[in-house]
Amino acid sequence: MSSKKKIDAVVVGAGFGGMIMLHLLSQRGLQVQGFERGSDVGGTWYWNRYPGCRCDVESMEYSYQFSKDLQQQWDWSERYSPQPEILAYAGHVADRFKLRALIEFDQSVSSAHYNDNTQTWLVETASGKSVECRYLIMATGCLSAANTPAFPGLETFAGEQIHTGAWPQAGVDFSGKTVGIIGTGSSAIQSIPLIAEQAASLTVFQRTPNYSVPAQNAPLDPAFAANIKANYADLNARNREQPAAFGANFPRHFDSILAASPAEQQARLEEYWQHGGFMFLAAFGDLGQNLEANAIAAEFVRNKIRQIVDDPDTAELLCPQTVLGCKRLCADTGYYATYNRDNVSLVDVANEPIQAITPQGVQVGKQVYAVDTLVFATGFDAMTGSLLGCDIGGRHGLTLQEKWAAGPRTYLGLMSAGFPNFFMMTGPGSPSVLANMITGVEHHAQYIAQLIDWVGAAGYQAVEASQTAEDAWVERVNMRADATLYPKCNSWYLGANVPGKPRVFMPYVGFPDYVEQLEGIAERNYEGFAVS
Ligand code: NA7
Repeated sequence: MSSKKKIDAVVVGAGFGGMIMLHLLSQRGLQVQGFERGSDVGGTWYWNRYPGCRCDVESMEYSYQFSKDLQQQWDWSERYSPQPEILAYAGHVADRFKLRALIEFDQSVSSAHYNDNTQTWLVETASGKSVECRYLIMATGCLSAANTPAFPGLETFAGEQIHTGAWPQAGVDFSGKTVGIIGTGSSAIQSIPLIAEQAASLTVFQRTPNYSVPAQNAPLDPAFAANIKANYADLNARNREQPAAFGANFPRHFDSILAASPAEQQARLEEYWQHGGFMFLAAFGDLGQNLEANAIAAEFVRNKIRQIVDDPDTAELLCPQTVLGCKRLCADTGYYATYNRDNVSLVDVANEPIQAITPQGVQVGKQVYAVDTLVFATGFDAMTGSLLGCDIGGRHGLTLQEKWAAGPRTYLGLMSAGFPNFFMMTGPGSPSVLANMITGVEHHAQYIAQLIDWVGAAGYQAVEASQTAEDAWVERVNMRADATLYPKCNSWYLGANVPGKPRVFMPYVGFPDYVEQLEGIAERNYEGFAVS
C-alpha cells in the first residue's frame, strides 16, 4: 500500500452529491479526500453521453441553490439542458469552488472497513491507494452501476457494443450502420430519435413499453430565466413544498379526475400534455393513488400514441398496459414519431425473449437480427448497485452485503445500523430518485455536515443509526409507498429489473414530509442516532 494517510473524511464520487459534500466539509476546515472513478467530475452526466441525453427536470430547477452568485451567473440555454451543458456546469462548479484539488480521479474505491478500536475507516482503491478517515460518505449515485443482462453469447458479438450509461467519450458515429438497441426506458427514449436520424437502420428490442410525454423542450426564454433569477429563493422555497421538489412554476391540481366530466378530463390532460414533462402527473390529484383515475390518464397517453404512430400494429405494441407513472415517466422529443421512419423497426421481446447474442446480432426465437452496433439501454442496478459493488465492512466485520441480503435497510436513507460514521447520499430510504436529485443531494450534504458538526461539538467520536430507529424508518418507507400505486409494477424502484435482487421499494415518497421528519429529528437532538 502506498500513501496511507489519516484524515477527517473521505467522499466517494464526484457527481453533484460528492461535490457539494466536499465543499461543505472543506469549508468547515475538515481534511477531506474525494475519490472518483471517472477522469473528471459530473457523475451521471460524466458517464451518460448518449445522443439526446438531457435532464428531465427543468434546468432552472436542476441547479445548485447554495451559492447565490453561482445561480445568478450561470446561464442555461434550453428548458431541459443537454448532457454536455450539465457536464460543463459541473466542471464550472468544481473550478469555482476549487474542488478538483480535493479529488483523486480515476480511483475506484474497492473496499472500506471500520475499525472498532480506532473508530476510523480504512478506505482502499482498486489501484492500491489507502486512506484512514473518521467519516466515510458515499456519494456514489443512484443510477451509476450499469446493468447489462447476462445474455448467452454476449462476448461473441463481433460488432461494437455500448451501454448508454458508459458511453464512449469520443462519441459514436452511427452513419451507415445497422444498429440494434435493447430497452425502451428513458435512455432509449431519448436516444432512439437521434440514432435513427443517423443510422442506416435501427431495430428496437422492446420488452415493456413505457409511457412518455413530450418534453416540449425549447431554447430557454431569457425573460423567463431573468424572472426566476430575480426570485430564485422564492422558487426554491416553493419547490421544497412540492412532492418531488420541483414543478412549483406550474399548477398542481388536487381534484379527482373521477369528479370531472369526460370533456373536462380530456381538456386538462391535453393542457398538461402540451406543457410537457413530469408535470403531466399533476394534472389531477389522484393519478398516483387511484387505479381508476390512473387508467383514464393512461388511456389518454395510449390514444396519443395511436394518433402519432402511423402503423396500427406498431402503435399497439408501443402502448403500455401498466400503471401510468409506476415506472418512471419518460419525457421525449419525437420518440413515438420515430417509428414512422422507414429505417426504424420495433421487435417485441416480451413474449419471445432475447435468447442470445450471436456474433452477428440479436437472436429472438429462431430469428437473428444482424447489427453492426448494439446499444444496451438496459438501465442500472439502481440505488444499491454502487454501494454493494464496494466491499464495505462495519462493526464486528458485518458487511453491507450481508446486512442488506434481503434488501436495503437504513435510517433516513443516510445511515445503516452497525456502520458508524458511514453516510450515504440519497441512499435507499430517502426521496432520492423520486425527487429533484440536485435538491436532494444538497439537502443531504447540509444535513450530514451539520450532524458531523454536532458530533464534534459534543466531543463524540462516532455516530450511527440505532437499530430501533432504523426498523421504524423502514416501516415508514414501506407504508408511504403502499399508499401509492408504485408497488403495482415491476420497476427498478423495486429492484425488479435485476434478476435475483430483493424486491423492496427503495425511495421515500414525498420530499416535503421527508425534510420535515429530518428537521424534527435534528431538533430532538438527533433522535434515533447513537453516539459514542
Ligand atoms: P430503465 O428505465 O431501467 O430501462 C431499461 C430498459 O431495458 C427497460 O425497457 C427494460 O425492460 C429493458 N431491459 C432490461 N433488461 C432486459 C432484457 N433482459 N431484455 C430486454 N429488455 C431488457 O433504464 P434507463 O437507462 O432507460 O433509465 C434509467 C433512469 O435514468 C431513468 O428513469 C431516468 O431517471 C434516467 P423492462 O422494463 O425491464 O421490461
